[in-house]
Amino acid sequence: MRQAALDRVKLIFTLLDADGTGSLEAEDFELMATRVVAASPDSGEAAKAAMLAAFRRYWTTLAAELDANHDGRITFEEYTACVLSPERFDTALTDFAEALAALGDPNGDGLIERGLFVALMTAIGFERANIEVLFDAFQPSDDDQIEVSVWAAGIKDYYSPDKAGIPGDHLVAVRG
Ligand SMILES: [Ca+2]
Ligand SMILES: [Ca+2]
Repeated sequence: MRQAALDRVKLIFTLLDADGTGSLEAEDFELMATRVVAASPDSGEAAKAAMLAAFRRYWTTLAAELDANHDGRITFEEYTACVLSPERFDTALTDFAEALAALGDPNGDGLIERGLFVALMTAIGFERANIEVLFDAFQPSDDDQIEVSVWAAGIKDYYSPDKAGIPGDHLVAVRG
């Protein structure tokens, strides 16, 4: 695995542990889903329900695949196995990426404005400065919007063990 991919995985594990217990449990995904949905008050009920369902599915997939000792929690050691065989998570991740991107596009025009992007990514727990740099890396239009499909693809790249130098690396970068 590339170091950049490992750094991305470390960061997302820390954020996914929304209640700070040091490991991932079902409660973490409920908590984060609630936060993310709350960050997009203008989204329709269907988009919110899809986001909640995607978070739950993500958890059940992770639990089924990674909870090696079946204790209902995923440690960081257990979690790192996900990057070694990303294909096992492809469906759940696609689902998640599309649900998140849809939440960012309440009017369905295929574009996400910076303000909502920042709100959603802040709800997940990323640093504001890093989110802004990431948005810029997605090459926003003159009216400061990015394409939903670009973001969805960026989310999938984030989890790819072989990728480095991608926009998602900006989320990990320490800025002075
Ligand atoms: Ca936790
Ligand atoms: Ca476990």
